[in-house]
Amino acid sequence: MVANRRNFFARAAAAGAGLIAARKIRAQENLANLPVEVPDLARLPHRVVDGVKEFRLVAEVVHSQFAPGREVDAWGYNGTVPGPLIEVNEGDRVRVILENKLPEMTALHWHGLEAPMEMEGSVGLGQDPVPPGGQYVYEFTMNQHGTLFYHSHFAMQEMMGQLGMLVVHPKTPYAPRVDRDFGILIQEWALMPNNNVPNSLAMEFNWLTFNGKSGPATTPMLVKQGERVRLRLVNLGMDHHPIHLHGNQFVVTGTEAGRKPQALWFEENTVLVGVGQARNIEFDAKHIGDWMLHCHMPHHMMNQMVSMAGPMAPTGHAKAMSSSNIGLYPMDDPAKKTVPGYPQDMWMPMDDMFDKPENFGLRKGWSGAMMGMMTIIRVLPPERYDEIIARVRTAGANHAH
Ligand SMILES: [Cu+2]
Repeated sequence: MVANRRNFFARAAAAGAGLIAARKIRAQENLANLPVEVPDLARLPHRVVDGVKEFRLVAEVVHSQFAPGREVDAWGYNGTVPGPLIEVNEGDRVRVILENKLPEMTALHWHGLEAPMEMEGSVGLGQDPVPPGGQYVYEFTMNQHGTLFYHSHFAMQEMMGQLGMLVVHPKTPYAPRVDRDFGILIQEWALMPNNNVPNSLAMEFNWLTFNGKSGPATTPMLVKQGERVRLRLVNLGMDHHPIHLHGNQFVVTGTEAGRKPQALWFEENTVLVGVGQARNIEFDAKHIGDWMLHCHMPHHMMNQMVSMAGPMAPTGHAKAMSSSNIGLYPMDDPAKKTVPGYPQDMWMPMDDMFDKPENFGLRKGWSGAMMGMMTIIRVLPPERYDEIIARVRTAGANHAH
């Protein structure tokens, strides 16, 4: 009897363990597919053809807006600049059909991907250029994982915006698990006044973007307090960008080549994302707040309306600045004008222009602080998070109708 009972409990325990193991595997599968969110951009849909995940990318001219009033005719993919997110799993067979709607040749380079030479997009060495109106079919098996990216390998086309993120989720999920996974593409632009076409030769940049938007037009990332958050940062431009997160420490957990061993993680709060690099960072969203995430290069924390017109520009500029000052103090005060270097700063809150639901409840005047390569990670108490997400959903539904 006792022996039977023992067997019964042993069997029950084994069955229970099996159930738990099965649940764990399912959970891990789900985790491996935790979708990456790309604020202000889209995910590229695919169809499965004979077991191959097939994507279509169209290289084309894209009319976009970095911020209200700053229009741009850039080059991107499938109607956006940068292009949409491609998201696949390690082990997947992937096909990408590139269609060239540009007026000149192009190709797609798969940055960091271990692919056959004729599939990784080096024009000349591995393939012929894809002529205007032409197509090229890229096909590879994903034998690695990480935050990769795709871009034209023609340098000037890169500076016109041709960049997109490629996330390959690992077969064995990363530990510890994250609750949220965001992707941000970093770009810089030279736009002359009254001209919407980026100057791809310029060495000086006056518009700095996260996912094709400059602050305060960047859409904040909404996070529930207690969630673990991953950010994937990718940089393609002429400068390295030290990306800083306010109010939180994070660890750098990966690069464009995949996961870093945990022994190499240490807490920091500014990560240098070099040209051609990806950095994954992770943090536990412990602290409630609207936390700024931005490049720390001072000139990358501004939207410069006119290139080369700094505070030392002699005439009219102080007046132009004073007209944008919201009356905190008189800027035209003659005494102030005797102070060397005056004026330096501008303060132009435009909250009303950005009253989208993701910005709901931000402190009055918030938009005055947001310029250039800046966005916000809003760590919200659970009820507040649910309230704002409901507003986002309602706005989305209204938008769809
Ligand atoms: Cu920067």
